[in-house]
Amino acid sequence: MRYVETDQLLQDFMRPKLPHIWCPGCAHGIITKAVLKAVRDLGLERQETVFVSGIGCASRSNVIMDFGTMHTTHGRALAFATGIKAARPDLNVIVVTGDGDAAAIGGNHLIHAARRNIDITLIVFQNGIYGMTGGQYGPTTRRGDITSTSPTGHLERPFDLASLVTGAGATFVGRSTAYHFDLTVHLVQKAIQNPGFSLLEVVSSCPTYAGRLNGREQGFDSLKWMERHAEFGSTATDEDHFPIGILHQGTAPEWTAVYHTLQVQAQEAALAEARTASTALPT
Ligand SMILES: Cc1ncc(C[n+]2csc(CCOP(=O)(O)OP(=O)(O)O)c2C)c(N)n1
Repeated sequence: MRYVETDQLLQDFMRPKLPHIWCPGCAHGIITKAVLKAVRDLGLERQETVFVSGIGCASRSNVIMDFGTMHTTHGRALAFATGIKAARPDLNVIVVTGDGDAAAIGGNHLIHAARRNIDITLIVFQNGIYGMTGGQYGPTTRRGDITSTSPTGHLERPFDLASLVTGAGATFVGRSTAYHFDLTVHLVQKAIQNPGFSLLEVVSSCPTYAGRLNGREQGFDSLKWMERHAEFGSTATDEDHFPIGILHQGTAPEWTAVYHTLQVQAQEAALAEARTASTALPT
């Protein structure tokens, strides 16, 4: 059943001649499928939906999607997405990227996009590592994890992306994992439907680097790890468990709507000024 569905999604929404770059067992493909399923089930049209990404393995997910896509520079996906949304507020703008791209080099864009509450959906494929460049630790690497740059175990605490973005002003924040496929589809839909800045963090895997070094060599091992460590509806986050589900919802003025109102007011004021000036002209 799931294979039939994948075939259909491939036919409907993927560029068939472009190969993906992911290693065997990488969960980025599962998340990509969940995103496409969510978009199809919501009935979003190709012409009204744009996928933007940065650089990294996760950021290659839109390269194989048959939509309007933009594969941009490292950490700048949200900056490009902001430009697209400002110019064309009618489009659904969805950013698909990795935790390194979003929270390390792109961290500043992340907090300010959330602060503006611009109507962009950000989906972070969170594998806790820089997969593309050889498995270095990043801001979301868990304490104690072995990576190619922390061979004796990572010293630092990870960023809690969800709390960071909630604090910065996002109006929808959720978390899921590649193991929880149906929840991921559901939360992608909720994130897209929220009329403001939305973050969905989806825990992914990197069997080739993080997995191999931390006793989760097969893709399946990482999925079992997600099953054990994720807690639906829980509010507590400790070093061993993390909550999944909707973590925050709020309301705030949306940036493009506020900007549009200002534009209309400015145009009306300019027109009124021109009229006054023309009636003041000597006949
Ligand atoms: C300006 C710049 N700095 C560094 C790099 C190298 N680089 C490419 S991808 C990447 C990390 C990507 O990690 P993440 O976003 O977590 O994605 P993953 O590959 O793990 O899916 C880095 C550091 C780059 N391409 N450009």
